[in-house]
Amino acid sequence: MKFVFPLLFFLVEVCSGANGETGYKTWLQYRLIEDQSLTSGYLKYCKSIFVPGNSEIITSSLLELNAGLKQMTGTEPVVVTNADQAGIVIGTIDKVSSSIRHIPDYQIKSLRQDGYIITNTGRQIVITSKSDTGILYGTFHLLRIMQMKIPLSEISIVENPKIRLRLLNHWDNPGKVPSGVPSIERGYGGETIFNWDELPVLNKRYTDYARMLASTGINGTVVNNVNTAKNGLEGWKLLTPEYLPKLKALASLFRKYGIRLYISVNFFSPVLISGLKDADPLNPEVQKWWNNKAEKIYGEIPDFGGFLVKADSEGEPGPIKYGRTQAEGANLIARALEPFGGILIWRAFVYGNKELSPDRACQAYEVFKPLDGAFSENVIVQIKNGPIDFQIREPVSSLFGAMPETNQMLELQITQEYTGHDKHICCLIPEWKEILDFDTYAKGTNSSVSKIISGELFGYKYSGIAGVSNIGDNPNWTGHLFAQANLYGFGRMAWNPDLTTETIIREWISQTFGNNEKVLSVISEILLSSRKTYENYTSPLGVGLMCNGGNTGHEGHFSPSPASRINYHKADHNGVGYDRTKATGSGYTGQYHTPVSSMYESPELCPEELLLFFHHVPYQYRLKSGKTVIQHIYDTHNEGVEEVIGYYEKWKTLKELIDNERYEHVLERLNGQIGYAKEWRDSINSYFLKISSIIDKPLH
Ligand code: GCW
Repeated sequence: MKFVFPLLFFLVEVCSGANGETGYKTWLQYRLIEDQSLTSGYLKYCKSIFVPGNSEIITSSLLELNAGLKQMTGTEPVVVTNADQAGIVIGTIDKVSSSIRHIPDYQIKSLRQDGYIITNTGRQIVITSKSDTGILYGTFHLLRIMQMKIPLSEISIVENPKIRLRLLNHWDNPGKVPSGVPSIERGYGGETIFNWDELPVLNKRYTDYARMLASTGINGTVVNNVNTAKNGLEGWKLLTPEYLPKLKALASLFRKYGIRLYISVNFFSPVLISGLKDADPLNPEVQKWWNNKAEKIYGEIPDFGGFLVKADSEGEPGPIKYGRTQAEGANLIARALEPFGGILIWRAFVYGNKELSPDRACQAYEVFKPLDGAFSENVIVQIKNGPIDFQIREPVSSLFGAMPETNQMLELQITQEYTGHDKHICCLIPEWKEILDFDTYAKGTNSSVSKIISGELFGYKYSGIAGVSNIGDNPNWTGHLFAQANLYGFGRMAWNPDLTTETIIREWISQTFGNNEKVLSVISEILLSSRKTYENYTSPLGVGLMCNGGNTGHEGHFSPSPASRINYHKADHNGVGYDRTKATGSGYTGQYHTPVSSMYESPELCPEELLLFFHHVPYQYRLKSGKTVIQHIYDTHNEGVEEVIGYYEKWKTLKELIDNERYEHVLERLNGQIGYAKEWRDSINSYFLKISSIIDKPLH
């Protein structure tokens, strides 16, 4: 009965009234199941648990399982000491041999690190894996199935993560932030949850954060902003001795949920922290400094993940100052981490250097492509999904598939910097799915982005996916309740990019709001169409960046400001769009493999939703629909507003089916969204009317 105390403690915490229906419990609701026949089916198994092995992660699994079962079935399971007496068995393969006799050998053999099997042996539900973390993931999977009210009688699941590193990137600013600067850059879910003044003292929110991440399969987190020193930020201080005990405390908690801690560091740290005369990668003193730093960290946190670096970008310093390449800069720090198994993630978001093409889209490739093969084995180059900056629609960055000898990682933005902050419903899962499925043709057909970042295509040693977090201290974590779907979807897609958008969305709704068919269909409809809707009333045909300037406050990149963005959309009296062709434009199309490059080069072959990203066309250019580009712009902006009004009306039909607090919250947000959508429509349509002098002539 060694688990009695922690179990009780945990249950008091999970059930405490503070969580109400604010959305705090996210998709981990574990609501009491009212269907008696389902409950009695579950109770055939769920009354007793056998759990051999006692690591911290196994304890987390047991705590979660116990809380989930108790809340859903109304019966608290007992922990038994004999496998034969148990309804549920959870344990690594070596520890549950008698219970897994019937699992076919090929299934066991197919398990990779952190993969798991959930099976019904006829008498028992068994969750097994090669690793404790796999047991934790399997446990969350079982609880998910039960929240979705799926019977356990036929259950037989084999799961393996397809992508190895599945990280959150927080843009949270530790230390004091200058006045007017938010504690999270581009964060709309409240203030940062990381309380560095209180740390190493931990609080309950860290545990719930870790549970939430682990439940979707996220296995690492970078807890501070990649901007570490810009405008007086203090993120660089995380490498000072004062912060080590704080980092250690977080790492120790996250470890219980299979999550590794990473931090963003400043390339000039040796100068900033220890007053070295420079941070030159070829200076042996600088190398020594990083080695020493790594040794100190790993002395306290043996499973520390590594560092993330934004260098030579937007005021963050880098190797250029010393005439060194990005690879020389990255390798310096990577060498220090290497003896401890640490990873150095180096961002490719480098632009603005005068020697590069004036088209920002071309620049990352120009800097990084020539360095393919020059990075150390434990460096990963992290690339934003598109060549500009997290727009509602962009082509996939040309760097994917362009560096077969360099580990690559995909960076997505979960927080909705350009996609409506916490004010608009904009489910990004369909966009991410397109990105992951996109065929780069780097090795002929079947060279998708997901195959690149899973390491499969080029046999990378390390690779992965990172999502810029949308978490804050708002009671519902993300500001807009529906923004939780993006967080959930990121983790699920990172685990398995082959999951369909529909599946993920359905999982999220059913765990968050229950399984009522009407609730499922209305919310699915809203979420599935919301990206297109947002695109409709904001930025047409891939043109992107129609928003206001980038101050990091809550107004930045939120409202329409087309007149200030001519450099991006290139609208003039005759036409609109950025000519990025080889023939007459910036040549960006030439950075892709064939046949992708020729597809983008030709306005006829170019997918229409990206037409204005690649081509400057006259306003009277005819689209496949028969409409002119200008009429398409007017119509889509009008339609977008109508669609949001439709969401509002649809949501109202759920009044009796959703608890009041969450119902009102979403209703109020949708009401606001209608106003913002109108503002976008009016601003963009009147801008184009003025510049083109062509009036809106709808067909009907
Ligand atoms: O999109 C831009 C944002 C910055 C961000 C930067 C980056 C963290 O506007 O706020 O800084 O990208 O990704 O580094």
